[in-house]
Amino acid sequence: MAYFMANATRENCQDECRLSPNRDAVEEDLKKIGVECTKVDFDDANVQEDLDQLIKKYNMNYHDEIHICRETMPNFDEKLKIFFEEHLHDDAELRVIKHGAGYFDVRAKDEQWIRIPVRRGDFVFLPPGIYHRFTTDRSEDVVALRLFRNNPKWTAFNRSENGDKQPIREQYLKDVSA
Ligand code: KMT
Ligand code: NI
Repeated sequence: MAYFMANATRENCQDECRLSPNRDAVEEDLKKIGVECTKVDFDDANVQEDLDQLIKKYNMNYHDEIHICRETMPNFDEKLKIFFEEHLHDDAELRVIKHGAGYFDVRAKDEQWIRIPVRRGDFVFLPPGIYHRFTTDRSEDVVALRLFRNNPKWTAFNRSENGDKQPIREQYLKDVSA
Protein backbone atom coordinates (compact mmCIF):
# COMPACT_ATOMS: atom_id res chain seq x y z
CA MET A 1 0.00 0.00 0.00
CA ALA A 2 1.33 3.42 -0.97
CA TYR A 3 1.74 6.22 1.56
CA PHE A 4 2.66 9.88 1.81
CA MET A 5 6.28 9.91 2.81
CA ALA A 6 8.55 11.84 5.13
CA ASN A 7 11.54 13.75 3.80
CA ALA A 8 14.16 11.40 2.47
CA THR A 9 17.84 11.90 1.84
CA ARG A 10 20.33 9.81 -0.14
CA GLU A 11 21.36 8.32 3.19
CA ASN A 12 17.96 7.14 4.48
CA CYS A 13 16.00 6.70 1.24
CA GLN A 14 16.29 2.91 1.38
CA ASP A 15 14.33 2.91 4.64
CA GLU A 16 10.54 3.21 4.62
CA CYS A 17 10.53 6.94 5.35
CA ARG A 18 6.96 6.99 6.65
CA LEU A 19 5.27 9.99 8.17
CA SER A 20 4.45 9.71 11.82
CA PRO A 21 1.60 9.01 12.15
CA ASN A 22 1.44 7.10 8.89
CA ARG A 23 -0.77 8.51 6.10
CA ASP A 24 -1.83 5.98 3.47
CA ALA A 25 -2.24 7.00 -0.16
CA VAL A 26 -5.32 5.39 -1.66
CA GLU A 27 -5.91 4.34 -5.27
CA GLU A 28 -7.74 7.62 -5.90
CA ASP A 29 -4.65 9.62 -4.86
CA LEU A 30 -2.62 7.71 -7.45
CA LYS A 31 -5.32 7.88 -10.12
CA LYS A 32 -5.41 11.68 -9.85
CA ILE A 33 -1.79 11.82 -10.97
CA GLY A 34 -2.12 9.12 -13.62
CA VAL A 35 -0.31 6.34 -11.75
CA GLU A 36 -1.60 2.76 -11.96
CA CYS A 37 -0.53 -0.24 -9.91
CA THR A 38 -1.49 -3.88 -10.19
CA LYS A 39 -0.05 -7.32 -9.59
CA VAL A 40 1.31 -10.22 -11.60
CA ASP A 41 1.65 -13.70 -10.12
CA PHE A 42 5.14 -14.97 -10.98
CA ASP A 43 4.42 -18.20 -9.14
CA ASP A 44 1.56 -19.01 -11.50
CA ALA A 45 2.46 -21.21 -14.47
CA ASN A 46 0.49 -18.82 -16.71
CA VAL A 47 2.47 -15.73 -15.72
CA GLN A 48 3.40 -15.11 -19.35
CA GLU A 49 -0.31 -14.61 -20.14
CA ASP A 50 -0.55 -11.97 -17.41
CA LEU A 51 2.48 -10.21 -18.83
CA ASP A 52 1.14 -10.44 -22.37
CA GLN A 53 -2.13 -8.89 -21.21
CA LEU A 54 -0.30 -5.97 -19.62
CA ILE A 55 1.78 -5.51 -22.75
CA LYS A 56 -1.42 -5.43 -24.80
CA LYS A 57 -3.38 -3.20 -22.38
CA TYR A 58 -0.65 -0.56 -22.40
CA ASN A 59 0.06 -0.97 -26.10
CA MET A 60 3.67 -2.07 -25.57
CA ASN A 61 5.72 -4.44 -27.76
CA TYR A 62 8.60 -5.67 -25.72
CA HIS A 63 10.09 -6.11 -22.33
CA ASP A 64 13.63 -6.48 -21.15
CA GLU A 65 15.08 -7.15 -17.75
CA ILE A 66 17.20 -4.93 -15.54
CA HIS A 67 19.14 -6.25 -12.55
CA ILE A 68 19.80 -3.52 -10.03
CA CYS A 69 22.23 -5.23 -7.73
CA ARG A 70 25.39 -4.08 -5.97
CA GLU A 71 27.26 -7.27 -6.94
CA THR A 72 26.54 -7.24 -10.66
CA MET A 73 25.70 -3.69 -11.71
CA PRO A 74 28.75 -1.60 -12.64
CA ASN A 75 28.89 1.79 -10.88
CA PHE A 76 26.04 0.76 -8.60
CA ASP A 77 26.18 3.81 -6.31
CA GLU A 78 26.25 6.18 -9.26
CA LYS A 79 23.27 4.39 -10.87
CA LEU A 80 21.24 4.52 -7.66
CA LYS A 81 22.01 8.20 -7.35
CA ILE A 82 20.66 8.76 -10.87
CA PHE A 83 17.52 6.68 -10.18
CA PHE A 84 16.84 8.63 -6.98
CA GLU A 85 17.23 12.06 -8.53
CA GLU A 86 13.76 13.55 -9.16
CA HIS A 87 13.21 13.24 -12.92
CA LEU A 88 10.71 12.73 -15.74
CA HIS A 89 10.75 11.04 -19.15
CA ASP A 90 9.06 11.61 -22.53
CA ASP A 91 7.73 8.05 -22.40
CA ALA A 92 5.83 6.13 -19.74
CA GLU A 93 7.72 3.99 -17.25
CA LEU A 94 6.18 0.52 -16.91
CA ARG A 95 7.90 -1.85 -14.52
CA VAL A 96 7.17 -5.28 -13.11
CA ILE A 97 9.26 -6.33 -10.13
CA LYS A 98 10.44 -9.89 -10.49
CA HIS A 99 12.73 -10.10 -7.49
CA GLY A 100 13.61 -8.04 -4.45
CA ALA A 101 12.04 -4.87 -3.15
CA GLY A 102 12.28 -1.15 -3.62
CA TYR A 103 10.37 2.11 -3.73
CA PHE A 104 8.95 4.25 -6.50
CA ASP A 105 8.31 7.80 -5.27
CA VAL A 106 5.89 9.95 -7.28
CA ARG A 107 4.92 13.58 -6.82
CA ALA A 108 1.34 14.12 -5.72
CA LYS A 109 -0.63 17.19 -6.74
CA ASP A 110 0.26 19.14 -3.62
CA GLU A 111 3.97 18.44 -4.25
CA GLN A 112 4.10 15.83 -1.50
CA TRP A 113 5.87 12.59 -2.32
CA ILE A 114 3.82 9.41 -2.43
CA ARG A 115 5.96 6.33 -1.84
CA ILE A 116 4.93 3.11 -3.63
CA PRO A 117 6.67 0.11 -2.07
CA VAL A 118 7.23 -2.59 -4.69
CA ARG A 119 8.27 -6.22 -4.49
CA ARG A 120 7.99 -9.42 -6.54
CA GLY A 121 4.85 -9.32 -8.66
CA ASP A 122 4.15 -5.60 -8.44
CA PHE A 123 3.43 -3.71 -11.65
CA VAL A 124 3.69 0.08 -11.82
CA PHE A 125 2.67 2.44 -14.62
CA LEU A 126 4.06 5.99 -14.43
CA PRO A 127 2.70 8.30 -17.13
CA PRO A 128 5.04 10.38 -19.33
CA GLY A 129 5.95 13.69 -17.70
CA ILE A 130 5.38 12.72 -14.06
CA TYR A 131 8.19 13.53 -11.62
CA HIS A 132 9.42 10.37 -9.93
CA ARG A 133 12.44 8.58 -8.49
CA PHE A 134 13.38 5.04 -7.53
CA THR A 135 15.49 3.25 -4.99
CA THR A 136 16.04 -0.35 -3.96
CA ASP A 137 15.53 -1.17 -0.31
CA ARG A 138 18.57 -1.96 1.84
CA SER A 139 18.99 -5.42 0.26
CA GLU A 140 20.12 -3.65 -2.92
CA ASP A 141 19.00 -6.44 -5.20
CA VAL A 142 16.06 -5.85 -7.56
CA VAL A 143 15.21 -7.54 -10.84
CA ALA A 144 12.62 -5.64 -12.87
CA LEU A 145 10.97 -6.13 -16.24
CA ARG A 146 10.72 -2.95 -18.29
CA LEU A 147 7.81 -2.81 -20.73
CA PHE A 148 8.19 -0.55 -23.75
CA ARG A 149 7.44 0.18 -27.39
CA ASN A 150 10.32 0.44 -29.92
CA ASN A 151 13.04 2.88 -28.90
CA PRO A 152 11.64 4.15 -25.62
CA LYS A 153 12.61 7.72 -24.69
CA TRP A 154 13.76 7.21 -21.13
CA THR A 155 16.23 10.05 -21.09
CA ALA A 156 15.96 11.45 -17.58
CA PHE A 157 15.18 15.16 -17.34
CA ASN A 158 16.00 16.15 -13.80
CA ARG A 159 13.77 18.60 -12.03
CA SER A 160 16.86 20.38 -10.75
CA GLU A 161 17.99 20.95 -14.33
CA ASN A 162 15.56 21.28 -17.23
CA GLY A 163 12.61 19.04 -16.31
CA ASP A 164 10.12 21.90 -16.06
CA LYS A 165 11.03 23.07 -19.57
CA GLN A 166 10.11 19.79 -21.27
CA PRO A 167 6.97 19.93 -23.48
CA ILE A 168 5.91 16.58 -21.99
CA ARG A 169 5.75 18.24 -18.55
CA GLU A 170 3.26 20.81 -19.83
CA GLN A 171 1.23 18.04 -21.48
CA TYR A 172 1.21 15.98 -18.28
CA LEU A 173 0.07 18.93 -16.15
CA LYS A 174 -2.74 19.57 -18.63
CA ASP A 175 -3.77 15.90 -18.53
CA VAL A 176 -3.94 15.69 -14.74
CA SER A 177 -5.63 19.06 -14.21
CA ALA A 178 -8.80 17.87 -15.97
C1 KMT B 1 13.98 4.84 -13.97
O1 KMT B 1 13.93 5.24 -15.14
O2 KMT B 1 13.90 5.63 -13.03
C2 KMT B 1 14.10 3.40 -13.72
O3 KMT B 1 14.16 2.66 -14.64
C3 KMT B 1 14.12 2.92 -12.31
C4 KMT B 1 14.58 1.52 -12.15
S1 KMT B 1 13.42 0.25 -12.62
C5 KMT B 1 13.01 -0.64 -11.17
NI1 NI C 1 12.43 7.14 -14.40
